[in-house]
Amino acid sequence: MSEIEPGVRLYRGYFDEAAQLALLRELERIVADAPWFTPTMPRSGQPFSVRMTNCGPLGWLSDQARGYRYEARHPQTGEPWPPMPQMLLDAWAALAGHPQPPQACLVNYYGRDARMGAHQDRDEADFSAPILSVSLGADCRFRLGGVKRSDSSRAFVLSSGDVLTLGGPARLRFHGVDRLLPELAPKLASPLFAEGGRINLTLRRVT
Ligand code: MD3
Ligand code: FE
Repeated sequence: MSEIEPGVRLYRGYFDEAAQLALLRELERIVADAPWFTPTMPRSGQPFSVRMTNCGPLGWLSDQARGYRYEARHPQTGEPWPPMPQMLLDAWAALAGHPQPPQACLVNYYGRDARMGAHQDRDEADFSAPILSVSLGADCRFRLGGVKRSDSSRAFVLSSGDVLTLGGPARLRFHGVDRLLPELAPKLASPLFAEGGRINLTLRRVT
């Protein structure tokens, strides 16, 4: 583990290749029950370039009419989100240093040209718990700024199997994904990567 910034811990290769494949099998089931959807921005209705789904009791979503929020059901199927895989609950228990289990796991899929602009994660009622992020598939250039949008930022590469925890002074820092580095994509046999790309999981406490 290395603390790359106060409150930001990077566990490179936390999930080995066998564990990544096991996690992908779980995600294939999750996506079969809770298909990818494309969130849209509040007010503008502009679609995200990232596709999303969720597992766990609550899921993050956004649409033009009602904006960013957590809901217990999939916006298209109306079904509850599938349960969170035990491997993710175990990673949270081992690394998050928080007594309660995660309530939401947002699953982001990045195609080759997808990105995520700088933002803060502030749709949760409680910022005392950390966020735990797992990367799978292609490498990406991840950017971490400060607590103000105008603060300077640093870029890091995130690779398949890496886990990040973001807590304490880092919880409200701006962050985003500049771009994928698809030339560095590992060969992970899964239909989820039929067109390459990257998956990121973020585990959170919400309430
Ligand atoms: C730093 N996802 O879903 S994960 C998101 O790779 C999100 O898909 C990105 O930002 C992705 O909201 C980044 C790493 C991450 C997550 C939360 C953070 C970094 C963070 C919260 C505060 C500071
Ligand atoms: Fe975020």
